Amino acid sequence: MRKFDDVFKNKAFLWGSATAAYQCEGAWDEDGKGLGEWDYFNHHSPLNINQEDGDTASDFYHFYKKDIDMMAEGKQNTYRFSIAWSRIIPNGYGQVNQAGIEFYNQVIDYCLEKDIEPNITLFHYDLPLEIAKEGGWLNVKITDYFNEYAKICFENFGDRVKLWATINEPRYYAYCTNVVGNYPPNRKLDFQSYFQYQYNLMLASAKAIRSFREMKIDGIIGIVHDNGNVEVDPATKEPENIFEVADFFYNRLILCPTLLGQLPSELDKMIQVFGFTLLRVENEAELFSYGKGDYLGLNLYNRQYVTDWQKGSSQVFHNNKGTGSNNKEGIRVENIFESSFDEQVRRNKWGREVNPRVMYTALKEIQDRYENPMIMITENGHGCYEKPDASGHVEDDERIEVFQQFLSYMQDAIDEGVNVTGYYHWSTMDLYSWINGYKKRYGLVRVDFDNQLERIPKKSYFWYRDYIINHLSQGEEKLAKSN
Ligand code: BGP
Repeated sequence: MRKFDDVFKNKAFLWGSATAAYQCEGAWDEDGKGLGEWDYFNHHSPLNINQEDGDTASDFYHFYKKDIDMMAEGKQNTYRFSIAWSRIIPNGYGQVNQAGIEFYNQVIDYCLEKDIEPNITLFHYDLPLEIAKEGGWLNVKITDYFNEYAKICFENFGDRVKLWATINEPRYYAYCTNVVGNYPPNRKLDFQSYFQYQYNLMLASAKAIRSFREMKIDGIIGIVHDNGNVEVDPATKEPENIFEVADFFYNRLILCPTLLGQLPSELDKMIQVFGFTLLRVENEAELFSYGKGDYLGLNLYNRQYVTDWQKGSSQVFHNNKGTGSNNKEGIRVENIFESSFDEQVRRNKWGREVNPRVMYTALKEIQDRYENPMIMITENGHGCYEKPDASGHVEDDERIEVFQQFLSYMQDAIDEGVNVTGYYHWSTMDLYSWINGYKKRYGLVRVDFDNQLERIPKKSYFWYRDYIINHLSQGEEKLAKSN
């Protein structure tokens, strides 16, 4: 039987890459899989602006061996992926689909054969459709359905999988589904649901973590948060107040439960400030106390740069199409705060800051404020448009440049004692981007979507391979000394 203790005995540091089920698996209706909310949305909604879907995606369902082979050849020693809930339980609760369990068994076993540590996320945005019809994450019953689903995964995969995360980016997911309105069920500027989603998602996570402990699964479990490290524009008139409200808006409903096992101490005050009703469970203090994770997964892309509310009603600034926008990205919450625009910082085609320094500041902030927890960078990467040369190869120098800077800032934080134990580049290969379809690319490996999904490693894939070889050998020397 595999043991968690052996994971870090054998690996000085986890170096890998990440994907999510809906974005890469395809096989949307194969072998008994149920429908997901994203299948329905992409097939039927006029709000699917790119007219793409994940029906085939990168077809990881059939290409998984090839993809795992490439990870191993690229010297990666870990792989973060998510499980499609509706592949395991087609309706979200009730009947289990054995073929779904078999698929993930094969993926896990093949990872292990290649000495790649599997790191599983149980929920990465793809809610089973039947559950969405029952009100999705606004319905507190979902927290029990999620717990039942988690238990099935622990029972079936817990003997081999030692690294777990309950939910991917509960905060950003709640934001896109209820405030931006670009993810199903497409509510816009609905702050009430935004906060209720976060509460229910964290409750679901706490219940699953409690089951993990009760079942005595040998391994570690945490949650994955979208970074959102808050920085206040120096021109702000009330910087402390703005920091507090923005930090609550972006981070605290996730970080306090997962790192401290409790809701934020300022919750009641913030309910007054933002003016929402939160439907709370009676024994919440006890339930949330179970939700403390063993580590924090951080998806590190950018920060939240904020200032005082200027004027005007609540509004989202979100650039869904990558056409080179120079507008700010973010939000205005009437009477409370709003996002600011930093002229000094470079931006990508989606108007999003490309600001590798935030890797360091985010890690340091968590170290200082939350008892120096174990952290894994569960996503970090650079999305852009790409053109292959005649042979299909992509020279993604821009990605390499940003990648290198992010890693160097991560190393600075580690040197100052931040307890980072792993890094996952987003993404392993090209895949479906939720709002940008197949045009915005993140992969280390190019997928030729027009030509039988052929896999062609990019320049960054080789760059990362060499980086890992270099750093693992340094790490292993240290490990050998300490063992
Ligand atoms: C994160 C998600 C990923 C991935 C990434 C890039 O928030 O966890 O699933 O999609 O962002 O985002 P996008 O594809 O929208 O650019």
